[in-house]
Amino acid sequence: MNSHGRSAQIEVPVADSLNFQQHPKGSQARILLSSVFGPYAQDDEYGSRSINPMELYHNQVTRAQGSFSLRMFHRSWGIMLIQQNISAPCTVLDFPTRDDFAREISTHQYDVVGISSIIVNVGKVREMCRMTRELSPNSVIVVGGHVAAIPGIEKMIDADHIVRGEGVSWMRRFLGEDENAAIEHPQIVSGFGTRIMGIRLPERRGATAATIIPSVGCPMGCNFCTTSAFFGGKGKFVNFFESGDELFDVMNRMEHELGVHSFFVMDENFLLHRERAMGLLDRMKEAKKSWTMSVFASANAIHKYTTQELVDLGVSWLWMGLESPRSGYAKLQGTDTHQLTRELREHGIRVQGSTIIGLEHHTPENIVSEIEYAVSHDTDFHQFMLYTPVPGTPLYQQMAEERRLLHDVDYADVHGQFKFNFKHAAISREDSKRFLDWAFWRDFEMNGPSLYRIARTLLAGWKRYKEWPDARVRERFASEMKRLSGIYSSALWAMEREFKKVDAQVSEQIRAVREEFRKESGLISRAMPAVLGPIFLWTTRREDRRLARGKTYEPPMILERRNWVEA
Ligand code: B12
Ligand code: SF4
Repeated sequence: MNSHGRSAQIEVPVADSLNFQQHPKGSQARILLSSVFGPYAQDDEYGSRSINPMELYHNQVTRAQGSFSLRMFHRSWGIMLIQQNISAPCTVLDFPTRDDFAREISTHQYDVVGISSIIVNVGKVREMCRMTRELSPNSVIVVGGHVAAIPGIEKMIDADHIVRGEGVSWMRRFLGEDENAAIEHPQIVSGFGTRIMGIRLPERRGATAATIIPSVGCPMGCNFCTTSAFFGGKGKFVNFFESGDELFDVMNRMEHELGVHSFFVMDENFLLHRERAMGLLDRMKEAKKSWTMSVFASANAIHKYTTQELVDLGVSWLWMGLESPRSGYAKLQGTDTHQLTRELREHGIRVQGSTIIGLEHHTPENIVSEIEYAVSHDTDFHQFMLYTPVPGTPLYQQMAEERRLLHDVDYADVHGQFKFNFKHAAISREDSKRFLDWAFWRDFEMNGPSLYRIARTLLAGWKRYKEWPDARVRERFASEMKRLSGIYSSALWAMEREFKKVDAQVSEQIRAVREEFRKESGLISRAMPAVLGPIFLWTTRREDRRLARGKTYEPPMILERRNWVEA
């Protein structure tokens, strides 16, 4: 049975806690759910690190791309999901400063203070527990999220409950509510505060995808994978929505409530569940939905579909692990990843590759060719991460048994973008960072800005599908082209000029794509680069100067109350 009691095959992940006892006030208890405090992109004593900003792309994907880097923030979806699925009065406090957090717990009487965190931010959790004991001594402190996987965490922080695994069912049980009740999906706009080339994009209703969370965990159980391990490991996961019908209903509701047609599907391996995905496609066809979807999927899961099925489903962005050809992960077996990524791009599907630096077989001699191999996929985006034994994973267990963990590494530095936290057989800790940084730079140098690459993929999709018989698919590409071709052409105009300094050949390729856009665009879009191009060039250069001066970006504090009545 899963945590929502719907399926016999899925098991409950470990959701344990110290001294579990239902809260005496039950659903009357007043709850605060907070993310850890910022600012984040700076070095401080609580564990913030300037190289670890609260951003997805700039943290681990486009961080070497300077002013071309895609900058945006994402809300803390775990606590939004919990808030939506309990009937107690509940506040979500996202990205507070320390002062915001202190003010909130001092001015409202919370029976429960819930803190959500990942491992790197354990120092902040410790401080927030200390502050809560001081400023709100009657509150019960509950800590959840990946931080709970740290061995001995109960001695590092002063919390009453430390929750491992899925949090909605735990919180419902804690409040005496029905933990098997259906999940109500919160309204989530996937990203905000987006900046490219020094321009902050306007936030229009419906312009940004909605996040949908069909499940947590992944049954593939790769040895390093923390999300898989946290929700039960190999063979396990928790489904919030079992069928294509349920998913369709949620997406349909989001379409109406948020005015969106595109969805960021937050599921570690969405395509693995073919029956659900195909059920969803049937409903989309029936209702003539021309939706787009960004998904995560492993290569073995992608192979369950023809490219046409993926296009029909509206998959327009796909994040897949490439790891390394010699890594031996089951998910990659029998896959020619070059051919796969090329084919996806030719069908207008943006590919985000993910490669691990510092696998067991890597040496200073072969790492450069392994990175070159990864870069040669020419994916639209490429994430590089250090091989990192993270608490809770089989890899961590193995490294501990082999006594290869480095014990003097601060958890704040165990995020895969700094240096090894273990003794590698052939690569030193210092070199691990050098190789990692080089991988990002090499991808940028060889393949150009990701913004150019996604424009190129859109163009390929448009050319292939602009006269396609299925109107759902045709309209999807037509509307993206209409919305973006003028903007992309203008951005390409500026990129072409700026990239000459980095690589003249890539600059020439950018020019060729811009020319093609011109041919394929309508009158207005064709005229836009003459005006917008120089503006983009100016803002790009201004942004470069700002970044050189150390400019960083922080998400704003967000406070949301639900079922609320003032005490
Ligand atoms: C969105 C996201 C982000 C956003 C941040 C969002 C935010 N506001 O915090 C961005 C892009 C900024 C980000 C950044 C980073 N991230 Co991140 N991120 C994710 C991602 C993709 C989705 C998170 C999510 O919403 N999941 C869905 C929700 C439903 O699941 P959940 O958050 O786990 O919540 C459930 C439970 O954990 C629990 N729970 C959570 N909070 C609480 C609180 C209470 C009180 C209770 C009871 C329960 C509970 O209940 C929830 C419902 O079941 C995950 C991967 C993943 N699939 O989860 C990685 C992930 C969380 N990130 C990770 C990492 C390492 C990072 C970075 C360090 C970047 C990097 N180098 O990889 C930075 C850190 C930035 C910083 N300074 O803190 C790791 C965490 C590893 C670990 N073991 O700690 C993950 C798991 C990715 C991975 N597989 O490596 N991230
Ligand atoms: S396939 Fe991806 S999400 Fe699944 S266990 Fe492996 S790394 Fe994790």
